[in-house]
Amino acid sequence: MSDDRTPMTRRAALGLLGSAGAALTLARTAQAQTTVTTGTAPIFSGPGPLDGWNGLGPLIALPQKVPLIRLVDRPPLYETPRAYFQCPFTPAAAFFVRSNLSLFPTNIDLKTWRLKIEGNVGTPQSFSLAQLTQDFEAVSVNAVMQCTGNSRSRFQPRRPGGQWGNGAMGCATWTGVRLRDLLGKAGVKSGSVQVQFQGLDKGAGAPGSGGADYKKSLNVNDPVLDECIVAYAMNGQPLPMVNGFPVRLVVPGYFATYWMKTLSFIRVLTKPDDNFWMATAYLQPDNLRGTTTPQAVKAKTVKFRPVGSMPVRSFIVTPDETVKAPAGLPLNVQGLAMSGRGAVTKVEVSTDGGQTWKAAKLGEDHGKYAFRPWSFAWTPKQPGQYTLAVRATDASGAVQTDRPIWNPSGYLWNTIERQTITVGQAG
Ligand SMILES: Nc1nc2c(c(=O)[nH]1)N[C@H]1C(S)=C(S)[C@@H](COP(=O)(O)O)O[C@H]1N2
Ligand SMILES: [Mo]
Repeated sequence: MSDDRTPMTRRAALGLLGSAGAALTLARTAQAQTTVTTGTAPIFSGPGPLDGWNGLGPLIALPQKVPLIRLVDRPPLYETPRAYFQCPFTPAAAFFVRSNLSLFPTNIDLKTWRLKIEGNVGTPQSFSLAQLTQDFEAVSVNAVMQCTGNSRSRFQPRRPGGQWGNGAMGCATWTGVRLRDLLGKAGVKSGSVQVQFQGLDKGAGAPGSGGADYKKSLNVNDPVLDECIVAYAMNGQPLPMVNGFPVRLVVPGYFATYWMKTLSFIRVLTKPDDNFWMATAYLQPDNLRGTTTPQAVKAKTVKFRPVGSMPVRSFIVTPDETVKAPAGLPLNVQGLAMSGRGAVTKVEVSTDGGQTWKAAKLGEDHGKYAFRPWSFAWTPKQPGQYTLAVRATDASGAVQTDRPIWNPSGYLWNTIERQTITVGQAG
């Protein structure tokens, strides 16, 4: 799978770091803490910014983007730094970047660019951007887009592929045209089973193979089709080139693999799509959590299905491990929660590593597909090390647990997040 193509880059980079690289890997794996103490009160705790919230890499700015954490250059995997999640909407310039193929457009001529609807339809269509913006009602949705492999670096045993921390996600207000309105204009004929989406990117692979083009399909009877938007704006502005200019598909609640960038072909199919990106890549074990074991995979007893909606997750954004927190001073614990399976209904925080839980305060509701901000007012009384944890519940009744997830591709991670901090003596 292309998602699994690039493990060597990071390993090579760690190799260059020699023993420092090895130590770093260890620290990330075991979430090891080094604590320097004076008397009884710890005053500094490591390993600093490498505690694994984000993936590892240099900060590099692509055109139209702020510096992001570059995990892999080609195909590009750029992760959003943690600090941007202090806000429930992610700036377009800070949104993560991921493409499965290496040859993607760096410019588009809107005089000739068209969005085509073809296949099993009454009247094939070809829309210019002007037609999309002028001839159809504009609608907006606030929705989180998250890579299926977000947080893959937590998997044990590790899975190859981009070693994402938590930053392969973001939330935006997406504005565009209802997919249903466009399909209605074309007229979907009977006998249709799926709708296929394709952008303009290409790979160097053999024609017709997964290495040549990226295509994804949704079932015609999937209710998510009614929620889909062909978006030409992100937070009120045109999409950055690397995030899909001029239009991308928005599939609220679903993983980003379906959110086709530079969407240029919508094809109504009479047979299920069996291209590589549907039949081989982006499959999860056929259960809601998408979890199995290496043994079961080896024994070939696991049934797989295409990934779909995103499970409930929550994240501690502040404080991080670098906080200087004196005992007796209020420390507001803040973060975000999300679910693709119903609104977030509850967020709970633990300050004792997950033994006891208290309700956090939910922030403004921007809609069930958006990030839900939360905060938890807490005053640590005693100096020492504290492990904060957060868990969310969604309207489907699902609640995050500590049980890890495992599947061959490193998808659907959603176990409880933790943050260890050090509280010092106030005087
Ligand atoms: N055209 C196109 N669209 C695509 C992809 C791609 O490779 N090509 N990758 C998908 C995947 S796997 C992800 S995670 C998101 C990444 O979108 P972003 O780069 O805007 O963050 O785009 C999705 N849409
Ligand atoms: Mo992805």
